[in-house]
Amino acid sequence: MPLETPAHVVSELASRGYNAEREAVTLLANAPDPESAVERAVEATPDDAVKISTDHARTALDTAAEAGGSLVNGGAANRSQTGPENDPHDPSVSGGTAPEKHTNGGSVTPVETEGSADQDVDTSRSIDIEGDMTGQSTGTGEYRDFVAVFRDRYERLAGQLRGRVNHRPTDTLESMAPNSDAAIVGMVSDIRSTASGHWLVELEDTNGTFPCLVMKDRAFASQVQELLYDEVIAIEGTLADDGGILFADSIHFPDVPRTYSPSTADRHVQAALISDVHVGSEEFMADAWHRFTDWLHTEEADAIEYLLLAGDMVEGVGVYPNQDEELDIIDIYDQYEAFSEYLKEVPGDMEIVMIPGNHDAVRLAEPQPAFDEELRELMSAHDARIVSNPSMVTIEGVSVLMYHGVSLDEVIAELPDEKANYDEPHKAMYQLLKKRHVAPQYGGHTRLAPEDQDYLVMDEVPDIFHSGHVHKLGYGKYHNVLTINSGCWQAQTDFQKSVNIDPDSGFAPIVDLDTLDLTIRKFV
Ligand code: D5M
Ligand code: FE
Ligand code: ZN
Repeated sequence: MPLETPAHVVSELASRGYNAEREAVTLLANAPDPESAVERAVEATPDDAVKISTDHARTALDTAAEAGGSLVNGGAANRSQTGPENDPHDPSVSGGTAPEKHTNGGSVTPVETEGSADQDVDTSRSIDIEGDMTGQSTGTGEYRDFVAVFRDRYERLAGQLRGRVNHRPTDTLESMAPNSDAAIVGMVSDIRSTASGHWLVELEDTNGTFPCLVMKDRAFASQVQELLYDEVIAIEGTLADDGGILFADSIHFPDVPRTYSPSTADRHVQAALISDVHVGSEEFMADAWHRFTDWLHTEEADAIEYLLLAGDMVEGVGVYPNQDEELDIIDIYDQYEAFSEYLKEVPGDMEIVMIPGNHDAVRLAEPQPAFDEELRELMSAHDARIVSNPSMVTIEGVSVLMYHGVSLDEVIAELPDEKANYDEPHKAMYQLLKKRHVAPQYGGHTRLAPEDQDYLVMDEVPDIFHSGHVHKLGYGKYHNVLTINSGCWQAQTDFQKSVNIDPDSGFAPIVDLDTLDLTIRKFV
C-alpha cells in the first residue's frame, strides 16, 4: 500500500498494532519514502510501547538522514526540530501499564500533558473526573440499600427545592388549619387520574405520603404528564377543609436555572463527542470509522484534543434476544481487542474518556462501574480514562456530564411525544436536566443498583450533557446547557428495522470548548 497520505500511515501503523501521535504521522507521511520511514519509526519505538511518538518519528527520520540524504521534505514536517530529547517523562509513551485509578470517588489531580514542542507549545491539558464510582460499589442489593439510596436521592434533590418553597413534612400537614397554604417536597409515589379527569399525585417524604390534587383545567396541569415515578418535586397549594389533601397551585422541578451561565475554556480547543461504536456487530460501520479517524489526523481537526465516548464500545453478547444472529465477532474479549485496534487509529496525542453502556461487559444496573483490569489491559494502547456511567468529566474547565442513556427509552415511552421522542433525543435529555437525575424511574426498563448514595443525581449543573444509546443524533440548549445525543457507528439492525428506528450513524459532534459552539461532522 502506498503510504503517501497520513491516513495510510495511520492504518499501516494500526495494522501493526501501533497508535501514533498526529505530528508523528505528519512527519512520516511527508518523508520522501514513507514506507521505510514507518519501518524505522517502528524500529525506533521501544518494544513495550504501543504508541509512536513524535520523537520516535524524528529519530527514525534523523537516522535515515544521517545514513544519507534528508528524508524530511519540508512543510509541516519541517516546522521544528527542537523537541525535547530523550525526555524520561515523555507522557506520550504508553507502556500499556495499569490505568490511573480514581479510587477516592472524588476528583483527581488534573493531568498535565506536555504538548510536543512544535505543536501546542502552550498546551496543558486538563481533565478532572467527579462521581466515578468504579471500585466504590457497596450495595448488596438488600432492602436497606434501596432505602439508603432513595433517602440520599430525596435529601439531595429536596435540598435543591427547599429554598424555593416553604415546605412542611407530610406528617405535620394534617394538624395544620384547614385551607392554609402549604408546600410539600417529595418523591412522586403515585400518579392517578380521577373519574372526572383531574390528577391525583401522591408525594412521599421521609415521614410519609400525602395526596395532591391537580385540577385538569389549571394552566400547569399539563406538567403532570411530564412526571415520572420516583422523581423529586415540590407542590405548593392549599389544604382542603378536612386537611387530608393538598389542592395544587404549582409544581416545581429541581431544574436548571434559566440564567445558568456555562464555563468555557480559555483557549481554542475542541472535543469530539461520540458513542455507540458497537464493534463486533455485523452492522458496525468500519469504513465510516476509518474516515473519522483519518480526518482526526488532518489539519482541520488540529484543535480536537479530546475524544469522549459515551458507552457501547462493543456490541457485546446476549444483550437482546437473537442478537447473536448479527454478531461479526462472537467472543466479547475478541470484540474489545478489535475495538482497541480501531481506537489505535485515533491520534495518540488525544485524550480519551470513556464510560460503559448497556452493551459493554460490566453490570447492567446503573450506576455502572467502569471496565475491570482485564478489559482495561485489552484497551491500554491509549491510556484512556475509563470511568463509570454516569460521570462528570471536566475538560479545560468545561464540565461534561457523560451518561450512556438507557433511561431515555423510558422517558420517551412515558412522556408525551412533544416532550420526548426518538427524533429529538435531546428533548428527552432536557427532561433529565429538569429532574436533575439521569434515571429517575425505578422498577421499569432501566435497572438501578442501590448504593450508599445516589450517583445518578445531578448535584451540579453540567455545562455539556452528553448521551447516546438511542442511536439518534440530537442537540440543543436547555437553559444554556449544551445537550447532545451523539448517534452511533452502527447501521440499522434487524430489531431496529422491525420497530422503525432509523439510526443516525457515522456522525461526530465537535464542540468548541471555548465557545460551546457545535459542529456536526458526517463520515458516511
Ligand atoms: O439500543 C439502541 C436503541 O434501540 C435504544 O433506543 C434501544 C433500542 N433497542 C435496540 N434493540 C432493542 C431490543 N432488542 N429491544 C428493545 N429495544 C432495543 P442499544 O442498546 O444502544 O443497542
Ligand atoms: Fe448503543
Ligand atoms: Zn445502548
